[in-house]
Amino acid sequence: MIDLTSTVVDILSATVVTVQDMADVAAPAAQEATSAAAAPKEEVRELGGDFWMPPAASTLAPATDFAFQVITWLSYVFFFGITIALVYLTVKFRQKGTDVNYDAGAPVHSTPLEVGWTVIPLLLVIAIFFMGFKGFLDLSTPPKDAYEINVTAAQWSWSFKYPNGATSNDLVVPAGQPVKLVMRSSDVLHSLYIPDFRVKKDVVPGRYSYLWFQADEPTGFVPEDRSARTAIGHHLFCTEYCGKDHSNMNRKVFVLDETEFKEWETTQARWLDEVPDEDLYMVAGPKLFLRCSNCHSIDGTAGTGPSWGDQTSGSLAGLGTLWERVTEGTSPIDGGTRDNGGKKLADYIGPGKLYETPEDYIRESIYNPGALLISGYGPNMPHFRGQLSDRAVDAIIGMIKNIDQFDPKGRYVGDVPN
Ligand code: HEC
Ligand SMILES: [Cu+2]
Repeated sequence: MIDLTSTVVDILSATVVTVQDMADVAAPAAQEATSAAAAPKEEVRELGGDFWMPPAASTLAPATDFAFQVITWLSYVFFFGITIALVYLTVKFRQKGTDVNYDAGAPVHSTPLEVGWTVIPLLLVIAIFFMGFKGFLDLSTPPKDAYEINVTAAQWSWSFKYPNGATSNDLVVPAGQPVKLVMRSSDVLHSLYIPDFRVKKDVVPGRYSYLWFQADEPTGFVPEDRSARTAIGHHLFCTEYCGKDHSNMNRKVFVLDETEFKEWETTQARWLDEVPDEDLYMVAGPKLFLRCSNCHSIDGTAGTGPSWGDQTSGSLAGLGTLWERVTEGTSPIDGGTRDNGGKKLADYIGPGKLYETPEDYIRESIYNPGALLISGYGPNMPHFRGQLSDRAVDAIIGMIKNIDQFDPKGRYVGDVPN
């Protein structure tokens, strides 16, 4: 049974591939245009794509696009064929005058016609089925030697973890090599979608799901310049409505050639250790803040989470910066797993209390955010245990203490470190 299925799949896919090769031959100009656009990093990169489809940037994309084209063109042929025949026959055989002869000897049955319009569509839909089935099998079978990246989806962020311990919020992958994503969710249902690669898979709480692809064309990489991020790289979306800040889960996929990727991966895993202690919060703070900036502002605007600056609205208005609110203990507390009835942070921070020092409180806010909730804010922060080292937390605390040395985008604007 299995053998028979796979034989049929092979035969049909061989046909599909042949037709596809013919289509490829017809489009060399388009391909040339794509590779010529491997422009310097600063320029907007033309990735191609057309009215119907975004650029095809993975090895899986041609098969998907081919199936899409086949079905689209079949639909055109049938739509116009049937409509034209319908209009023609309606006009030709319309009732002329009032004198109707119901028994004009018109044919009531034609076996070749009926067999034809049954068998031809049947063959077409069987072919479409196998095209889809073959594509589905390819999509759901990651190659054994694939490069594995762990993905955690959370309300409302992606976290990508690489085999050497590096982590990132945008997905960075090696070119010309199959990549397998091992995905899990830390809260609700999410779904990872990379349109240019034609891959999409649900990320379900309590279970692992896989997705794989191979992208051959490098895109280049711009990690910090937010405006250039829009021009370079492929879009990555959460395509399952997962709550109010669902749209914050829009990210980028950067494809790097092999040496560039190795370099990126190594520095990404080690960069924090290489920052000198005395520059720690100035250099590392802004980079780490990118993981918090979806929910925390610096300029006082209330977001999903409290601002690290002097918040201008809500339950924290007028209480000063995060560091002032914490050291003075003025933030109102409402709930959380370690809430014991205290009304303000002052009831929890201090010698002999839940947290000895303000630093302890901030550290726990990062590793175990649900412990105490600030009034007006829900348990909406993902925990960063296993993702941020002690040194990273030190850098963040340093940044929070010196928040006036950072601009609203999180860039260091104090005295430039040596
Ligand atoms: C998805 C949104 C989200 C992200 C991302 C996020 N937080 Fe939060 N954060 C919250 C919310 C909501 C609260 C308030 C409720 C609570 O304490 O859990 C909060 C509270 C905090 C607090 C306590 C604030 C106070 O006023 O006492 C700190 C400190 C904090 N976050 C640090 C961080 C750091 C550091 C990062 C990045 C590494 C981060 N957060 C990323 C949503 C987020
Ligand atoms: Cu989501």
